[in-house]
Amino acid sequence: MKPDLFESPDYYMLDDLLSDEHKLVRNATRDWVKRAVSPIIEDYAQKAEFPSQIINGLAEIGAFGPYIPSTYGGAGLDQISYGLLMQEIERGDSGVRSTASVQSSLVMYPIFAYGTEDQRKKYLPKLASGEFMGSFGLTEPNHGSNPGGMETKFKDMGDHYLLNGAKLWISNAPFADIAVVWAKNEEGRIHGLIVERGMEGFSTPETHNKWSLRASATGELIFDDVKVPKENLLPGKNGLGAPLGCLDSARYGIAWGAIGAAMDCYDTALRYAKERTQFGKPIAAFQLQQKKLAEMITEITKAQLLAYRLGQLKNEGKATTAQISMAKRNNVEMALKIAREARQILGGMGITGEYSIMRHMMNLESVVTYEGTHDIHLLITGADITGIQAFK
Ligand code: TGC
Ligand code: FAD
Repeated sequence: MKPDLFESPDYYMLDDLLSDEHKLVRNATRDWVKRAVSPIIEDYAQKAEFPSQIINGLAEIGAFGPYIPSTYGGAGLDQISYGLLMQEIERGDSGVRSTASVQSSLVMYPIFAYGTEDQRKKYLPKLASGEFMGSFGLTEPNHGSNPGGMETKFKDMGDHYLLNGAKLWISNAPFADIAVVWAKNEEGRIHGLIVERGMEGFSTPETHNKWSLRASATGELIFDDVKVPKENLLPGKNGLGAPLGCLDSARYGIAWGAIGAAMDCYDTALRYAKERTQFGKPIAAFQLQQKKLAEMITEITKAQLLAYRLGQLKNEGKATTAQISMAKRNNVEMALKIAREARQILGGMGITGEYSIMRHMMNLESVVTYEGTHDIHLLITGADITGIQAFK
């Protein structure tokens, strides 16, 4: 892969809106990605392997629990710093951002928000330092967009719960030490349970043959009469709103992350267009290529403004689920379109692993599907503005 020459586009001088802390977090993450992710990521994506050596680095830059209070090992940062971290990590690779998103928003967040003080003390510092890695089990073979129909269930056996069922498409599952699993009790009410690797009847087979997010490990969570201690139930919230509440936080991070992937594709295509000569001129001199590049920077700038304003609303505790859906949907689609256009600017070279664009493009095909598909987010906006749900 070519050396990482990334220069961040900032057409509307958004840097002026960032605090010193935001810039510090953003620059430290950018430097780390250049040093630790860019040189190795293509190889790991090609061999479909998660680069586990980056776990310590992710912990050191504060990517595990950026907004979790420092009392529990988190970085205690605000939501804009969290967004910038996700942007810079996904600039390197969406799969690496997935690992950080799942750990922070889908494992640490529910333990922090719905867990007991004992659960917080037991798990959060280890998750923040990367000593423990986590996964989040919501999706099932028969229930993806419709998690409320889940079949995984647990029974109260007096001194423990007995868990049965299966989860599919679970990021980090093959290597995670713990899983936050959503299952129904005997009354059909959804609860979160912390399941630990090594519990009898719990297995995590890896999902192979992915053309997307190849540097992220994906797998199943299978529960065959797993005895879960009663103290592993998250008591603070139940019902479908509990897992969906975690998704709000992860979807917000993705709205920023997608900008990172788009910026990398744009920056690569711009540099290539200025260097590559055809018909005696750099291809950047042709109007058709300028149209592509001009539209890219316009869309990136709009996405940056959307994410920044959403970050302000999040910091004030005012961001709604529907506002988050709009940003996730818009920014991921924007990134996917830019990746496809950028790939064309590189001609044949665009399909090789010499450049990051094709990897971003294939990764974004997962990002547009997970954490709520493109269609589901449109329906969330539709329901919000009309007051009428069109899901069912
Ligand atoms: P619905 O009747 O609308 O809602 C059920 C209850 O949940 C509440 N609620 C929320 N609460 C908090 N946050 C949210 N985002 C919420 N959305 C809904 C709602 O108020 C209601 O509460 P209550 O008290 O009235 O019971 O539920 P529905 O069954 O009609 O479904 C709605 C729908 C389709 C929007 C929802 O199910 C959905 O979002 N589906 C998409 C599923 C999804 O996003 N799965 C993601 C799995 S995790 C993942 O992909 C990780 S990828 C790895 C990575 O991040 O990198
Ligand atoms: P389906 O729900 O079967 O949808 C198929 C198609 O039908 C989609 O186009 C969808 O938009 C459309 N559709 C569905 N319902 C409607 C409707 N009401 N109206 C109109 N169209 C509709 N899940 C986890 O729990 N944890 C994870 O860590 C995790 N990681 C993932 C990692 C990867 C790489 C991938 C690909 C997925 C991951 N997921 C995870 C699962 C992900 O959240 C689901 O794939 C996603 O929610 C969609 O579910 P599905 O794949 O079953 O598609």
